This record gives sequence, C-alpha cells and structure tokens, in this order.
Amino acid sequence: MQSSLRKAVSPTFEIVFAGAFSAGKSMLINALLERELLYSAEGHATGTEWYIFYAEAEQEKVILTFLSEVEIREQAVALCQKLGLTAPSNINDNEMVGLLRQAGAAIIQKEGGESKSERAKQAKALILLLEGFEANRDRIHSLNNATYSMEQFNFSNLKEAAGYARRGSNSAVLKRIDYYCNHPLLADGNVIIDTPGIDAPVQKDAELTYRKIEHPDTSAVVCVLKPASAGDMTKEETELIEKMRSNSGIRDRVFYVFNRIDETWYNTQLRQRLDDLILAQFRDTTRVYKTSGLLGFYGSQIKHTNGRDRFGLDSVFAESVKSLNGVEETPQFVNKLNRYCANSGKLSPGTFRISVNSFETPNQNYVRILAEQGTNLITQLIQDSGIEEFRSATTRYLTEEKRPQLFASLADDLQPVCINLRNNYLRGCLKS
Ligand SMILES: Nc1nc2c(ncn2[C@@H]2O[C@H](COP(=O)(O)OP(=O)(O)OP(=O)(O)O)[C@@H](O)[C@H]2O)c(=O)[nH]1
Ligand SMILES: [Mg+2]
Repeated sequence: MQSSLRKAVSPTFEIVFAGAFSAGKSMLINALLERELLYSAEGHATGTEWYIFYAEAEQEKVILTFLSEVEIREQAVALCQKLGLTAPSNINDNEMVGLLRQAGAAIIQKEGGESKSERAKQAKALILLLEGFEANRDRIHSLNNATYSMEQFNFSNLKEAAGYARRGSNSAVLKRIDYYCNHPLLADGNVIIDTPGIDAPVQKDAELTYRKIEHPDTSAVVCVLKPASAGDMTKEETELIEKMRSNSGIRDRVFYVFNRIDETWYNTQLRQRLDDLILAQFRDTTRVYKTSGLLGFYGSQIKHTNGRDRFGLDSVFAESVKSLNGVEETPQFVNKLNRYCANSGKLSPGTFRISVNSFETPNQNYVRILAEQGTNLITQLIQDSGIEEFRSATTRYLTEEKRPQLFASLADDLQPVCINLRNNYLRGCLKS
C-alpha cells in the first residue's frame, strides 16, 4: 500500500525512445523539448542511456555515471572471448592493452571495415572500450560506479556534456547520463529516456534497450521508425515490433513514430510505400504518428529569431555558416526550408506566395522568404512537422490514462484492508 501510495503521490512516468540507428530519436527529443539537448548526427550518434528529468530553471545540471573497472574488464573479457583473443588479466597493463588494440584493428581490416560484419563491430567495440578506459582512467573507480557533476568536467551547459558523451570512446565507458532540465513537459514526474539504436555496433546497447522497454516502470515506449526515408523496415525494426506486440504488458503502451516524414514529401514512391506499410501492419493501433524531428526542432528555434539576426544565420546557425574562404556555408536546415517552400506541396498557393530564386544563394532565399512570410510560415512548418500533435498525444496519454491508473491501483490495494477493517469493526459491535 505504501508503495502504491508513493507512486500515486509522486509518480514517475518513464518514456523510452527506441528504434534503429539514425532514425532520429535524439532529434525528436530535442524537438519535443525545443532545445538542443542531445547529440544528433549522421552515423551512430548515441552510445549510452540518457535520462532527462525535470529541474527548476536555476537548477539545471548533468550527472555522468561511469562503469566500474570491474565492469569494463568483464566487457573486455566477453568481447575477447567472442573474438577468439586472449582475454586481458589486467586492463591496466599498457603492453597487454596495446596488443589487444592492434589485434582489434587487424580484425577490422580483415573484415573490410568497422561495420562490415558482426565480428568487425565487436572488434571496434573492444577498441573503443580500451581507449575510453585509458582516456578516463583517473575518473573510473575499481568497484563502484563513479559519478561526476558538470562542474567537475568544466561544462558550462548541457550541450557541452552531450558533445563529450557522444558515441565513441567516452560513451563506451559511461553507464548513463542524467540531465536535469527545465521544461513543462517534464514536470509532474515525466522522464524521457534516449537509447542507442537497436542495431548499434555494440551488442550491449541493443540489450540495454530491450531491457528498458520490458521494464515494468516504463510507462510509454516511443518506437521511432525509419521507413519514411528508407522505404522498408529493417530486420531489427521488424524484430523490435514483433517483440513488443507479443508482450501484452508492452503492447498497450507503444507509440509508433514514423520520423523523417519530410523525405516522403518529395518522393511519391516513398510516400506510397509508407502508406501501404501503415495500412498493412499498423491497422490495429491508433497510436501512429508521422513526424519530422528536424523541421520541428529548427522551427522551434527560429520562432525566436528575426531579420536582425537573419532568422538564425547569425545566432542559431552561426557555427554552421562559418567558413574559411569568406563564402558562407549553407546550414542543413536552410536547404530543407527552401525545399519545403518550393516543392513540398504543403503550402497552399493562396496563403503563401513564395518564390525560391535561382539567382539568389540558399541563405539569401532563406532570409528573404522568412522576411516576406513572417511567422505564419514558421507556424505552418511546425504544424507540418507533426511534433505538436505527437507531443499532445503523449501528454494526454500520461495525464488521462496513466495517472488515473495509479489511483486505481492504490484503490485496489486499499480495498481488502478497508473491507477487513469494516468487518472487524462490525464484529466488535456485534460482540458488545
Ligand atoms: N530529413 C530528416 N532528417 C532527420 C530528421 N530527424 C533527424 N534527421 C537526421 O538524421 C540523422 C540522425 O539523427 P539522430 O537524431 O542522431 O538519430 P538517432 O536515432 O538518435 O541515432 P543514434 O543515436 O545513432 O541511434 C541526423 O543527421 C539528423 O539531422 C527528420 O525528421 N528529417
Ligand atoms: Mg541518438
């Protein structure tokens, strides 16, 4: 009873984001929270679990938790066994570790590249683990999981922490990362969890994600899918979906998100294939969403810009327009917005009269279009990104379905006690 009471009074709702690598999980979370919190990039980007909790504005922080030396050695031994290499008796022995790294590199070369085969992926994982251990040697404790605050790392904001912990050797030795961040979506106990792709090069990543999905504390699973840009589901995506469907405890808490939906706007075939797929395989669920995390996220960022900072070119995108030879670079989003205006078919010509001119540079087009169209265009873009619809659906689910369930289970737990009390009291009355 005490535990149900605790849950009802101060609940936590864990929302786990899972899916194939590069589906856009991290970007989708950035879009939901309207901030660049997580590291998002082409290729495998996320290498560890990220928890995002609520914090008051002045109390934002990051906590990094490292694996212990024992855990790292266990992982190294397991990888060596799979690879048929002699397991290290001591990972502090530089000579032994050096030889292992060479052996790993030789395997990758023989396999023809880092992600060419399961064996090459394992060899890469071993190298990253050993490198990560060496680079973070003084931070790692032998038996316990050492934790560090962002001050101890001299990070001045959450984004810098994300850069340090992005996939690579550092992420190989990190157990998890906790962000405390100020956003209304996180208030009332909602916790967002980002995971590495299920087809990530490191097997333990995928296992971690599966365990998290199955965990009874998980309130919702957001399954981020790639077919909007890939045409079909991958083997790993199909497996993930089948696993979730066969488990009645999980089935009812899954949201299916087809991300990168913008790519279907320019490709009839992709659009058709996605519609067919949804019709054939997702007919029995109402929780299917189509989003563009990328457009939703940048839309939320340029909402706060204006002509004075060239709609973000001098602020949000200042780093990406910089170039060495004096000619400005074009940020990825600028091309996406121009294309959206020219070819997406999303903007009614009656409301939006837009020309994308070949005699202007992409950046010039971008600034002129936004100056001409004002905030209406940004509002429309955010709407077409599907982010707000998805955000309100998840919030509704948590407040209208999950929260009442907590009170229902508290009532269930209270019921037998109350009945016993009542009977006891009645018996007492009868006796007297
Ligand atoms: N066109 C388009 N690109 C997107 C979208 N969302 C993300 N991307 C791009 O896809 C790439 C991968 O995005 P991430 O957010 O890192 O994907 P992820 O699922 O977190 O990937 P891992 O962490 O590696 O598993 C990045 O280059 C993004 O810019 C989208 O909605 N549309
Ligand atoms: Mg990611």
